[in-house]
Amino acid sequence: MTIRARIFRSSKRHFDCQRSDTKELVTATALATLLKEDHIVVGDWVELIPPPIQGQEWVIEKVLERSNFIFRNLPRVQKKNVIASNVDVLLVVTSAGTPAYKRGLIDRYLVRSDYWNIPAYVIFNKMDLYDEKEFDITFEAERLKWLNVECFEVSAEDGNYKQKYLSQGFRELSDKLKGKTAILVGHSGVGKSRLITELSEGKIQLLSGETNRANKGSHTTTWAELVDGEKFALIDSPGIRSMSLSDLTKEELIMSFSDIQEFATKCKFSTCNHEENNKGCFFQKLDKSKREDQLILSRLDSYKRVLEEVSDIPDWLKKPQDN
Ligand SMILES: Nc1nc2c(ncn2[C@@H]2O[C@H](COP(=O)(O)OP(=O)(O)O)[C@@H](O)[C@H]2O)c(=O)[nH]1
Ligand SMILES: [Mg+2]
Ligand SMILES: [Zn+2]
Repeated sequence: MTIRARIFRSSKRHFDCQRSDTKELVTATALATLLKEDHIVVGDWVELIPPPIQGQEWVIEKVLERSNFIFRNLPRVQKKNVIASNVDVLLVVTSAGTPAYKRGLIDRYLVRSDYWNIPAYVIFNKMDLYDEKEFDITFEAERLKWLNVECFEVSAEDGNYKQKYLSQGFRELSDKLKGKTAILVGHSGVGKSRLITELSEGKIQLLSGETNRANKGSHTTTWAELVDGEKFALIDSPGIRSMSLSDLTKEELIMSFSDIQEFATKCKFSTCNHEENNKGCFFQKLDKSKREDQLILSRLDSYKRVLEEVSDIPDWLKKPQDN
């Protein structure tokens, strides 16, 4: 008889799994055939064979089919590195203090969220440090609303922080996560680990900074850890310095910028690249002093930046319809 469990943590050979029946954490090894790269990741549901004699090891016999998985694109080695699986929501964590807020990164994660088919929430963290001169959170929130993405205003450091600018804060976030598995993504230092501690009401303590952890496991490329709060399961992921989208084709990219795609149909020429001197370009006629037009232009800007990246794919790697 096997026992169902979920992977909480992994190193090269050993996996911490939570039994579904007793919720107890056990350490297991895996059948050799399952030890290949990316075969077992945090978030996976597995079947465990109990130790035949007490004191011997639990063994992972089978990995159940994943409902989804998220990965890092490693363009230099042309590889995708799976980080976690079976995720319900992507929490894109940004900082309103240091490190500085980066809109571009949010748009990149939204492309991924689309591609992975996992909804995203944007978290404005470190709001205790927010300075209106640095960026306009109201504009950012309007922009996200327009994209149908929910956002939350929090401070992971200050439990008493009450939201001032957005309709949703810490409590709303905590409520929305009930029963879900969420993965926190964002730059290093934005407060992902701290936010997990706060969401678990202090029951879960994670180390700040990745270095301590990275040295501990034998996995050098990445680590992610699933922690089980009473109400939700959260996956802490390492800070990703750059979110490369170079594995996407232009077609895939424009699909994730469906707003831009729709506006582009209003350009006079279907080949329009929306640059300044293009005659009949819809975007060039927009009024930069209008809020809504600013939103559209900010999206066009994000789109163009990522497009530069995907255009670099060598022809032989592109899908046939690209040419
Ligand atoms: N002022 C302030 N500091 C925070 C907040 N959230 C996290 N920090 C601090 O920012 C640093 C980085 O946090 P950490 O959780 O390790 O970020 P991670 O790299 O995204 O996991 C730590 O020193 C935290 O104490 C916040 O809301 N306000
Ligand atoms: Mg961290
Ligand atoms: Zn145009």
